[in-house]
Amino acid sequence: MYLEAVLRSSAPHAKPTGLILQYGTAGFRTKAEYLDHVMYRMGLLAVLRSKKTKSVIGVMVTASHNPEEDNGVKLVDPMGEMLAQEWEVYATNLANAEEHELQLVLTNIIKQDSINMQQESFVAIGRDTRPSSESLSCAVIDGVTSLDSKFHDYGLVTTPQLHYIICCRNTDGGYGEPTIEGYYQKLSKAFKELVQQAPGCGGEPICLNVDGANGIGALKLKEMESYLQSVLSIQLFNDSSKGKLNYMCGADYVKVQQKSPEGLDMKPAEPYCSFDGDADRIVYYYNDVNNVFHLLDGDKIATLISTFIKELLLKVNLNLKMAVVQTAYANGSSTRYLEEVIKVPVYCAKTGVKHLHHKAQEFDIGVYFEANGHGTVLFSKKAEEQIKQLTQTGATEKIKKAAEMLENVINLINQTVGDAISDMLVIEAILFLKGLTIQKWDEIYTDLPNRQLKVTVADRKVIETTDAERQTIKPPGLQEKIDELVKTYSMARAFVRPSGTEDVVRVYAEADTQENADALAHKVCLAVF
Ligand code: 16G
Ligand code: ZN
Repeated sequence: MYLEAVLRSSAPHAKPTGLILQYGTAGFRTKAEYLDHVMYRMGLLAVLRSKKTKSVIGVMVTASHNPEEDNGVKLVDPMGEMLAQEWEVYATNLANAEEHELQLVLTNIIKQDSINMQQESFVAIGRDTRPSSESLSCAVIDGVTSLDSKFHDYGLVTTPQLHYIICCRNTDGGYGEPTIEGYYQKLSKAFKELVQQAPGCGGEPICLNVDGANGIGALKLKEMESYLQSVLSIQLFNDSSKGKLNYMCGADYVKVQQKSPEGLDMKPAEPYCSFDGDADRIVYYYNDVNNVFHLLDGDKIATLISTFIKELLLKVNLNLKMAVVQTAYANGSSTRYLEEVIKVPVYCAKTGVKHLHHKAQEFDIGVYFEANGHGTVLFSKKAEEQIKQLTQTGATEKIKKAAEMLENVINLINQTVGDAISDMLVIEAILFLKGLTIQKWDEIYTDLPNRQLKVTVADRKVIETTDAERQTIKPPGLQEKIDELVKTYSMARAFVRPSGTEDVVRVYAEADTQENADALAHKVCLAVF
């Protein structure tokens, strides 16, 4: 009989007949006007998932770095991770059911997963600053309440803040206080303690310029500023008061265009960073004294963080297995540097946070970053316990101090998902502790020139890849053509993959010079047609 209530409350959120959408790499994403029914139904699915896992489930309304007119939704699983892959199919089926099929599709999910509908459920909802997000999150709430579930609307939050809250709620506060205030307190405490361990601490605050992409990250950073006072001084640009979300700014714009965002007047040698539209990605950059732009992307961030952690591990003499996980987009120089200089094993995963996260969980310490700036560090229980132990019983002061630094890194990093605010604080602390300027950090290794392009084809699914998207297996002959092209350039590499978020095929190429990387990327595009 509860399903009758569902059908009644579904009417105002009716699905446009014939509209088909997919739960993609990061949930559903399309123009906001097509999403009302999807939101309502993801409210329903979150309740089922909550009953199934006997945990709090999150629903985040955002389309991240996509244009302001778009929106999207993704579910957050109990430990703050992405929705389990088996349930992505349920999400797609539910979103695509015509009104008269809704009851059947719901019943099938309940049967197939033996969901006890008497089980209590709780859904936590968050949204970004898009104009469409408020009414879309109301549609989620309508879905949740039509199945008589409890919920809490956290309102405007960054994606990683919602992931953090879900993890806190499901670990009885073990990960921290399940509030935004708790998030600020946890991160600012760890950041201050870390910075205070630097020899020259106590002087002027660290200065940083932040491009907030006119989004939620800017809003939340303003809220957090008072917690960081006297230690970190932030000059905020694109802070959402006037500008359009992600328009000519934000992490994705800077990474793809390889140039500075609009809305800030860059001063030579000063450090800048950009968040994306839901603040789960960050990239750094600066102009040198000749006004040449330099980008420090996810690969540079992964290198900085892994070097720092590796050095501390050597000091505490713990035998913990550490690895770095990247994607095919990782610059060849970064992979070489990590493997040959830092001597950490590097693994390549498919694009999309869930794939990297999953791989990183195999190690005691798994550092993962996509080149686009999404990443974090995962510490196993064993690693956390051994480090904690040493902060209390470390044989020497030096060991204790290094263990305390590691413990602060553990508390500062958002282990549930990549988090622009948390990553920014980790990076700033490391730079401060190591006495590095952004230029010095940049000089650790030199990126190979590279180019990303996209090609629109009739059906992007004709391209199938293997080897973590580095090789194509379909259509026949394409990989051979790419291999031939790559051979004609020095230090070259190229691959193509169907996008998981847009109806395009993406092309990536790198080579010894920018001209060669551009030329190779163009030729590979032509081979895709
Ligand atoms: C999504 C992914 C991001 C990935 C991007 C690739 C999450 C939370 N986000 O934004 O990690 O890099 O898609 O997009 O998983 P593409 O498939 O269109 O290249
Ligand atoms: Zn994002």
